[in-house]
Order: sequence, then structure tokens, then C-alpha cells
Amino acid sequence: MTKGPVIVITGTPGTGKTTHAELLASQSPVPLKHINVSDYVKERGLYEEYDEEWQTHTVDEDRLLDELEVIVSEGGVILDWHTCEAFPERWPDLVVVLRCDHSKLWSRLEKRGYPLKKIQENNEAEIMQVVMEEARSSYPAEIVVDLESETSDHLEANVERIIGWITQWLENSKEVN
Ligand code: DAT
Repeated sequence: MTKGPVIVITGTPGTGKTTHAELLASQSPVPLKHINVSDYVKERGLYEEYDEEWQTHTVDEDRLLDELEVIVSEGGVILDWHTCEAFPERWPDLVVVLRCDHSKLWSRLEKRGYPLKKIQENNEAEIMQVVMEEARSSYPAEIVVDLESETSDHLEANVERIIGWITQWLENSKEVN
């Protein structure tokens, strides 16, 4: 049986990764397991310490990657995380980088109750295209796409586009097998 693809959905916090991943998992023609990596880290206790200043956990990447390797090897996975360079180059079939206008992103993060410092840091990262650069330097250009995620029309169009890509990917896998 053909395994499903491994899709990384990445982007600055608040750009819409989880919203996209959930919609994609519900509409995909092949079952996709959605792993919200930040939640997974918390659930599995895969962190080293809690950083009070940044109000964030320092992730134990070695343990995280060991655990994810098992899930990824089954195929049919969406990895939803605000960073991607830790994932080995051989893992993803597609890397989606979500982008959002920084003022819109600011209000999304404010609504989330993030402290000012964290909002500023993320806003700057979005302006500087940090995650995009990370994706481009970690994976072949042909598997990296950046998509705007500012409106619900974008969300629907993006998910439709990824589903189109999955359909094509499934066709190609059939030809190979
Ligand atoms: P992330 O997982 O990247 O942190 P999210 O999916 O939790 O982001 O979305 C953050 C908020 O922004 C949430 O209230 C939903 C909203 N949102 C995300 N993408 C959107 C889009 N394309 N159009 C409108 N709202 C969006």
C-alpha cells in the first residue's frame, strides 16, 4: 500500500499552521496524522527546561527527533511547527511556509495573550523571513513553497492547492511502485 506523504507546515507563530493542518487533515484524499510538534513536546515531556524570560520550553531535540522518526517512517504525516531545520532533509516530501503581514500577525499574537517581548520577537522574525530562509537552506528548492495566510480565502485556496499536490504525489507514487 502507498504510504501518504510527509508534509511540513511551518511559519512564524500565528501565521496559521495549526488552522491549515487541521483543515488539510480533514480534507486530504489520503489519511494524514497531524502532529502539532509544540503540543507533542509538552505531552511527551520532551523538553529540557522552561525558560521563564521567553515563556517557552527548551526542546530536547534528540529525543524529539527519535520519537518523530518512528511516526514519519509510517508516512502520512503533517508536522506543524514554527521551525523546520531540525527535521532531516530526507523526511519531508513538501515544506509549506506560511506568511502573514506583520501587523495582522501582531494582532493575532496579542489576542493569544503573548507578552510584548514575544510578540516583538515573532514579528521581527516574520519581517526578516527567518523561517523562509531556514526552509530554503535546509531543503531542496523544489519542495519548498511559501503561501500567504492572511484571510480565510487564502486558507481555503492554500488547502486546495496542497490537496492538488497530494493527489499528484499519489499518482506519481503509483507509477513508481
Ligand atoms: P499557528 O499554528 O501558526 O500558531 P494558528 O493556526 O493557531 O497559527 O492561527 C492563529 C490565529 O490566526 C487563529 O485565531 C486563526 C487565525 N488564522 C490563521 N490563519 C488564518 C487565515 N488564513 N485567515 C484568517 N485567520 C487565520
